Amino acid sequence: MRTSFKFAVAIFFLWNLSPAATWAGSFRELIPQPKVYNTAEGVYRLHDKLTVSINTNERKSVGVVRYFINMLSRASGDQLQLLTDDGSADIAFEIVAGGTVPAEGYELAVNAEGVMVRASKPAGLFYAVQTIRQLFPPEIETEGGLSLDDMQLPFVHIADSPRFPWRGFMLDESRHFFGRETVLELIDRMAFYKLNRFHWHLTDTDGWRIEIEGYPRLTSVGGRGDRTNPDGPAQYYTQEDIREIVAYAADRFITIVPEIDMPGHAAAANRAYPEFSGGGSSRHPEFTFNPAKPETIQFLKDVLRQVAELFPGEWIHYGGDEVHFANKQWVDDKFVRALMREEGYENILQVEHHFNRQMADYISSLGKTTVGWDEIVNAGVPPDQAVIMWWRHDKPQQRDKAIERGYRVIICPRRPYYFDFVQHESHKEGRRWGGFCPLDMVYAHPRIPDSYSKSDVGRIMGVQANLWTEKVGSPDRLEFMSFPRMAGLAEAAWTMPEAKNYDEFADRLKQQLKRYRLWGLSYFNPFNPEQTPEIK
Ligand code: TNX
Repeated sequence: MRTSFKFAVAIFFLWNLSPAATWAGSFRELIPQPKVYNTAEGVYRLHDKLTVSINTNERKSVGVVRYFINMLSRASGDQLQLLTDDGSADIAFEIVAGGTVPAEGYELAVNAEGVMVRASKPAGLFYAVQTIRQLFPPEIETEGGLSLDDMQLPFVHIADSPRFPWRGFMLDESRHFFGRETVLELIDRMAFYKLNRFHWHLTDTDGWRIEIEGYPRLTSVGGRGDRTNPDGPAQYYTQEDIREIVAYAADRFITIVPEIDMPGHAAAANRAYPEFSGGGSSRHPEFTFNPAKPETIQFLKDVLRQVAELFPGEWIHYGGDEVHFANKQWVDDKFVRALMREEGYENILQVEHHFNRQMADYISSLGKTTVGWDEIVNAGVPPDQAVIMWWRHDKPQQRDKAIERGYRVIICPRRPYYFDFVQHESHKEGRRWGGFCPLDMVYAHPRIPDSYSKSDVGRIMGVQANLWTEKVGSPDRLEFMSFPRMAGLAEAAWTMPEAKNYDEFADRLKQQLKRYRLWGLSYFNPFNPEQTPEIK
């Protein structure tokens, strides 16, 4: 059937819509809630003569349709064929000329004639596939658990696109290392929720987790141990591992944002190469890189250059947080003193800012955009070079200052977006700070000040949750802390405020827990906390 006719049928169903027209099927678990979402009475059943088409040979789009077909094949045990044709298939994917559908958006129509998906970019096709996935019964998640005949889709017409272009999740693999399999699985869960930025915190005090050519001790020495067992074996990603994980994420429209934290949180690197250290304190030994020593600067540039090559995305995160924790030894360092004399600096905060600017310039020269924690707002980095992650919820002025100065900002305040904070009153393991981070707060954010102008609001790129892992030492606990809060984050990141409703979200999530169980996820059940005791 021709595309236009299929959509005409969809419109016809809209007319027939009665408010009570709900299909009691699995679609009621859909998260995040789409922008325009209409249902009609009836279901479309897949069958063993099913045809699937795509109207282009472009690699990414064809990749999405293959991903879709693999999903059906895996669940049903049937091998399906992909057609390239003009849209006469039962399930027709279509890339349409730009303009009609927003960049990451899609239109989806399911009716008696079949399924029709339209997008202007492959990412939109992919998000449509995630929506279809959630419209199928949960057994779609299992191997051989659902025959094609049992794959039913409710009649719907959806027009959807995200609220924010940055929908992020951060994992700290320095404090504890989880490894390839856990990360790939996490990327799959993110894709399910239409998240698109995986921020990978790869270096910190407890371990350096990324292989860098020319500096083997970074991983053989700096990679040793973790927060639980500082004397454990080295754990890290080789460059080959990184390339594999980057490609896996890219196939799911997730850009990886690597973080090499500097000039603080550098102790693991300094264990490997003490000559790069700028000292620390008794509480945080060898916490900093030397911000003025030529060899240290050269080393950091070497690292950043390799990182830029390994990660094709636009962004490199260079940390910049909490330097004041332990940088007092800079005062007596001969390289720092020489820099201060030369530049006429009066204090080490100016030295820190000098370092921030120098590294952001270097990252720009590599063709990338810097991301930094909100401490760098005062450093004087040109606003077109850097994106700010606002994390100090007790310092909203850092967010406002970033906006005022023209930076793009990602909203990830400790409360409610630090998933190392507990999520329920009864939980003991994990952080609190005048409260904690329950699901409903994750859902309700971000709160954008009324005083912001339209262009201010336009510089808010999105939201992100951060899973720090000082107190997360196993994949099971990682899951417990991340789910279902990732579902709340997804709706906060994707759904327009006027389409959000917590009670209704909670109903959908209750349905979705069935899928969590099929995945074997160690989630927390906020609707019945006793059922899922805290995983420590
Ligand atoms: C603050 S967030 C940190 C991290 C810790 C986290 C624990 C940030 C930029 N720095 O180093 O892991 O708190 O919640």
